[in-house]
Amino acid sequence: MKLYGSLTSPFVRKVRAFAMERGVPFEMVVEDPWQVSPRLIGLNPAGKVPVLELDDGSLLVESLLIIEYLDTLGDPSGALIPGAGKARWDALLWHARAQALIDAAVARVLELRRPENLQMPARVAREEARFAEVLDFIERSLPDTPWIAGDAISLGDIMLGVALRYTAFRYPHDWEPAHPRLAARLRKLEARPAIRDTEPPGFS
Ligand SMILES: N[C@@H](CCC(=O)N[C@@H](CS)C(=O)NCC(=O)O)C(=O)O
Repeated sequence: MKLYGSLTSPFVRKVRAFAMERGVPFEMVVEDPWQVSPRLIGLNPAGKVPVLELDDGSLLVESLLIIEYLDTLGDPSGALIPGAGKARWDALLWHARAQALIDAAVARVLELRRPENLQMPARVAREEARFAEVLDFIERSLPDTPWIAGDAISLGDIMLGVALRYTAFRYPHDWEPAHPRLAARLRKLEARPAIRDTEPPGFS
């Protein structure tokens, strides 16, 4: 199984971290989506990564779909998306909340990469405000359970780790003092190989 993507993409990292946590082996193939190539278009006509190529040559796109597929591999008792009940919806809901942080941080950084005379400060401010609202909401909503969806680690935890480490990478700012519960969760997540060993090259 081959995973195509860049080592700085949070969408790719969520798949890499998930596969590592789930114990599913894969071969990483670096593919830069910002240098559109015939290979990338052949993998995904939308020109986006991640793309998962299965051993039979079939291709999966969209990070959450790839994650759902990976979760079906291996021992069902180790599933990171619980099969049913509140834990399932909690795992997926926290995926969505963490994804909202990533989306705001990505939109902000893309705006800031435009030539300075074309940037819209209002857009940057809107994404920063969105990020802050979601972060505050997450801090208030964190459950007291050991992991986000109960007693076992799940997709929701992996996603929080990926989103907050992406924040450190592309939107570094001092959010931790005002969000101590979330900061404590992040320390716990950073200790796991799935988060620790998927940092962008040269960043830690
Ligand atoms: N909804 C997609 C988003 C994937 C995505 O936007 N990937 C970025 C990498 S960070 C990309 O390939 N961007 C290239 C582009 O937008 O042209 C997913 O969850 O997989």
